[in-house]
Amino acid sequence: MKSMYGLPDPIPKEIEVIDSHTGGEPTRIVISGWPQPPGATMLERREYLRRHHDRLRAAVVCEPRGHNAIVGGLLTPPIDAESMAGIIFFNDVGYLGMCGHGLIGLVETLRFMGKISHGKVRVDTPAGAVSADLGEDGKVTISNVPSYLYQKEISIEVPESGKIQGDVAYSGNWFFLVDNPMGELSLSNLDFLMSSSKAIRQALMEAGIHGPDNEVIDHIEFYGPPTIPGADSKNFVLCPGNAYDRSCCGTGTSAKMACLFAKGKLKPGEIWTQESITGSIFEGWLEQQGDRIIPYIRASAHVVSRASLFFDLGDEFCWGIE
Ligand code: PYC
Repeated sequence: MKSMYGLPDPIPKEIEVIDSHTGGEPTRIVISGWPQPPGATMLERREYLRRHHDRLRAAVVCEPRGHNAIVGGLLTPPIDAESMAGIIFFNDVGYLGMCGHGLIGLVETLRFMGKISHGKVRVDTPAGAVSADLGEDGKVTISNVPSYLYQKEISIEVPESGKIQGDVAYSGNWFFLVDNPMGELSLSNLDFLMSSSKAIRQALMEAGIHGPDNEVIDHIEFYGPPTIPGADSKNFVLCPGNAYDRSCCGTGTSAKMACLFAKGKLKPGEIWTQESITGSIFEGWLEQQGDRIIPYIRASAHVVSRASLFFDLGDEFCWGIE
């Protein structure tokens, strides 16, 4: 498909989406109107979107049609014969490898559309194939990509906070996980949590700390004691842009379990109950795969709207406010 200035040709006039939330975190699945990106792999398709359709990404998730906490997902045909579909997740600033809450939202969206009923579904993502199981009780269990602790207890100097120690882990996205972030993990402390986590992300970049192939560590996770009885921990996750995850973050909970496993603090099959900053819960457990883990996350999602997004070339904010 030929493209002009980050837009397909012809430019879509209308895109249909279904919105859901998983533990409070919104997902907007594009179900029609966005031309399919070519590519033999999900990574090639994601790169095509980045180069040729990026203004559509912003138009779909950013204001005035959305806001910076929305994670969008473009459904594509599968790559692998065993998969039902492909999905490319994106947000207010770019594209994700995987998205746990988004995959749970996708499964509920496919159920809402009548495309699946209970049972297993396999989906291709840029981070690899993942699967999900929709239970009779409506809860979705996803199994994420192989995840691991990459660097343990590294220290960085952060302006205004001083020396901060954390772990770098991969779980479909790159995370820096910090215990005890010097402030209460609550919504009433959100300004501090946002500013201190953004300062840490900036400090990691300036210190040249990244993944093994220069990947940016764009998710920062704080964790501390839970407030809900029965939970193991409460977290706060800064997403790549200027938003925090309202849910426990599926890849964030996976990264946390990868660190616990590597430190001998969580064994295969043991349940990890994660509380989010908004008080929602994800249940997790892991399977060992060599020195990595396959994380499992269980939660439910709810469809909240089905909408048509319109694109009027005379509208000065047609392509979103980034
Ligand atoms: O649930 O993995 C997740 C996620 C990533 C960014 C926002 N949510």
